[in-house]
Amino acid sequence: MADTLVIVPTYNERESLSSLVGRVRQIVPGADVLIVDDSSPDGTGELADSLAHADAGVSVLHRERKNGLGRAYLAGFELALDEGYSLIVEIDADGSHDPADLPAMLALARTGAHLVLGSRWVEGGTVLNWPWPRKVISRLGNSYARLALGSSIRDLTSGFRVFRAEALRALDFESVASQGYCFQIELAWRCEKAGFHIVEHPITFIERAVGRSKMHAGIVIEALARVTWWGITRRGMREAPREV
Ligand SMILES: Nc1nc2c(ncn2[C@@H]2O[C@H](COP(=O)(O)OP(=O)(O)O)[C@@H](O)[C@H]2O)c(=O)[nH]1
Ligand SMILES: [Mg+2]
Repeated sequence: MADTLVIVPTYNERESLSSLVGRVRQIVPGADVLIVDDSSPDGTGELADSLAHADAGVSVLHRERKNGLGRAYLAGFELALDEGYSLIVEIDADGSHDPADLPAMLALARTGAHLVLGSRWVEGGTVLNWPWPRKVISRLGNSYARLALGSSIRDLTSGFRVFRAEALRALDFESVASQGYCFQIELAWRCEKAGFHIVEHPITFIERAVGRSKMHAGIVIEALARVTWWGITRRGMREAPREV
């Protein structure tokens, strides 16, 4: 059995899903792929089924309704841990993350990192084709979250990452509060607080060429509100120390 599971969350990604899955399978043929689709009205779920039908390394988790990125990933993580994968990857379906970065990121996870972040905001990382307001939101949001949470991670919101299973296993999924993209901040910060070794690997993020972003004001507001609250209460909510 493969030891790596690449989880691809989808909502209306019919135009980009096949090529993303194809590239992942080509670049890391030893890794399985799990598509987590929230009943996309554009037929992404059916397309995912046909990809799984054609390739034993691909499977699909269908969820009943659009329930946020965080919930989709948690469902995928539970499945990954149940099935005994030791490395679990997050990657967007829209082509913004280049699977060519995966071999290097997986190697970092195999050689000691519990969490490898594909990072836009470290030396050597960048974003292409984002309108300036989106760049400002990401940069300001990351700076604010770093300050509020006392974090030293530069790209807390990155959606391109590799977790070692032991790091995910140590997190209590039931208590993960975030629904939307704030989930990424929450998980990275919890790993950091728990003392896991986190490495940021520079990536070039390329804004999608097809389909539409699911980013909306509610996602930013959720992140702002939660990060502010965590920042205020953080002294009282330390993670239980990890047994080494
Ligand atoms: N299953 C699922 N996937 C989602 C949801 N929201 C976003 N995604 C997926 O998460 C990834 C990132 O979303 P995207 O819209 O590209 O966000 P952006 O890159 O921040 O503009 C894509 O693969 C989306 O299809 C959701 O509610 N459920
Ligand atoms: Mg995107």
